[in-house]
Amino acid sequence: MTKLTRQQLHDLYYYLRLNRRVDEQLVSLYRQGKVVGGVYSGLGQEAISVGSAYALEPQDFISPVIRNAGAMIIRGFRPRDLFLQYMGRRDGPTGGRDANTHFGDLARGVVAPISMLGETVSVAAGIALAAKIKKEKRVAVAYVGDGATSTGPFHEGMNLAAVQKLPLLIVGENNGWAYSTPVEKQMAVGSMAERAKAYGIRAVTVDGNDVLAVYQATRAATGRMRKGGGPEMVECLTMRMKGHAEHDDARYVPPKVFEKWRKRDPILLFEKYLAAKKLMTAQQKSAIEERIEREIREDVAFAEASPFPDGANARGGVYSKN
Ligand SMILES: Cc1ncc(C[n+]2csc(CCOP(=O)(O)OP(=O)(O)O)c2C)c(N)n1
Ligand SMILES: [Mg+2]
Repeated sequence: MTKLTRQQLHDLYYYLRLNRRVDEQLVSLYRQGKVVGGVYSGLGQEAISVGSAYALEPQDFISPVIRNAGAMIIRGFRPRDLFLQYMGRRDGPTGGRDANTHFGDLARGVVAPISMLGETVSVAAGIALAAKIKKEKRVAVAYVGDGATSTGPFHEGMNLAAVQKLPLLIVGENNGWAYSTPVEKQMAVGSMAERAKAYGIRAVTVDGNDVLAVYQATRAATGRMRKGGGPEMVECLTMRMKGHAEHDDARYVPPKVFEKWRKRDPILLFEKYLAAKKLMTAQQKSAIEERIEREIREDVAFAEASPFPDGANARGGVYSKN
């Protein structure tokens, strides 16, 4: 187990809450009609993005999906990047050319989220293969949902990684649903971990709402991988606390399920832990909250002041100059 300092625990708390606030703010902007396209929330799943990304090293790569804004923020993106991008503004990461989460930065080790489900595994397996060939102590992390594990690219990537013993970590987000399809209609085996084991990939299942459990499992797996141990999966059990996106009211989810998971909110659980162990004072907590509110306020103002892109430049940035 990696021992975390008080400061690191406070960092984790900051990122969890910042992730939540960014989500809430995006919903607010969406309801004001300021968002171009849909809003995909990671509500209730913040501990997975935060716990896993915080456990990585600067040279590592992540291939996130729609609910991993928290991981992208830990890799250096700021809330303003998300606000600008979702509002299609000129100063956003893609200059207003795309909506929602399709942006990345290889310098920060972030592959732009890929919409075609399961491709994160194949792409991250490719990054891991390059790292192995170049003998770089880099690991690649693929985020993948329960639904995405039924696609071809998931299986191809898993198999390649297992056979080649690649430094690929698959962070499985088992949130019980893929759109309106419950997980028991998604796979006949009991878990994502079982699917991984069928390829010869070591896999553990952890409480995805416990940020420390996700952090420790990621740290342990990546530690082994840096020594040549081959790919691993950390399956994180959680619940998607909203519909697929803001347009979906999730009426197909039994209310009891939401009630059960609301009591297991990842921020609430971590607050309880920090309080019980006396690891954060009330003043430290409010200082973090104030910092987040200030950052959100400033970044929303910045994004709202940014113009829409100039139509004359619409055809720019399509082809690589290399
Ligand atoms: C290959 C492919 N098929 C279908 C879709 C449409 N689609 C987008 S998200 C989604 C559900 C994804 O479920 P899951 O992988 O469990 O992730 P979650 O939304 O629960 O985080 C579907 C069916 C897609 N993007 N790509
Ligand atoms: Mg799912």
